[in-house]
Amino acid sequence: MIKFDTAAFFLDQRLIPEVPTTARHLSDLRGIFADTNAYESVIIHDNPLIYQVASVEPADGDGQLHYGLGMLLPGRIGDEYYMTKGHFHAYRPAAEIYVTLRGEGVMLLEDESGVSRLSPMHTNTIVYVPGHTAHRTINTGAEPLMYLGIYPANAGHDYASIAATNFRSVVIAVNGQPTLIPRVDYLTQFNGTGS
Ligand code: PAN
Ligand code: ZN
Repeated sequence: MIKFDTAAFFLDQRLIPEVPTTARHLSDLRGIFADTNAYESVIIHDNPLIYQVASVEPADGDGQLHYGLGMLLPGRIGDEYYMTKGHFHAYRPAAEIYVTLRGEGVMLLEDESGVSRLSPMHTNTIVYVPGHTAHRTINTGAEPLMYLGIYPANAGHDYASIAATNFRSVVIAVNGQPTLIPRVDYLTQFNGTGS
């Protein structure tokens, strides 16, 4: 049992709930990992927790903010690291700030024209996710990746638009290093050859 350690995080006198509002297990992430054989070989006997989020929504309406404390566990499926589903904001102009509280990871960002980039996530660093940008959090370290995401109350989540391509790039471990490559290249050349 992995403890969702919220005790250290008090924000504006509101304790982030100890019970996460979202918990995603491997079975919730079918179709996300490129190496389907690796996925099936795990899911047949195990359904580990991959991440959970405790969201706080103090108020709705213009000018309001919501925020969520995320904990993404370390691990890999094939050559890929544990990661979130990823989404665009339903209200496309909505941006988001991610503050990494603990751990090591990368944020995969993809704009609406399909251009991808990585932004590093280290303890005490900030990633600015612009509007109109799909974002997926990836734990490349050995410890849980803890982060706070702060976003406009009207941002919403659009999972379907980016699920159509499941992001055009993958982040895989090559010689132990997180490496961004086009999904099509991974599927045709790299599948099963990373380390
Ligand atoms: C975050 C994400 C959280 C989980 O709070 O919702 O990291 O990722 P998925 O929503 O993609 O499963 C956020 O970006 N909110 O807008
Ligand atoms: Zn978001």
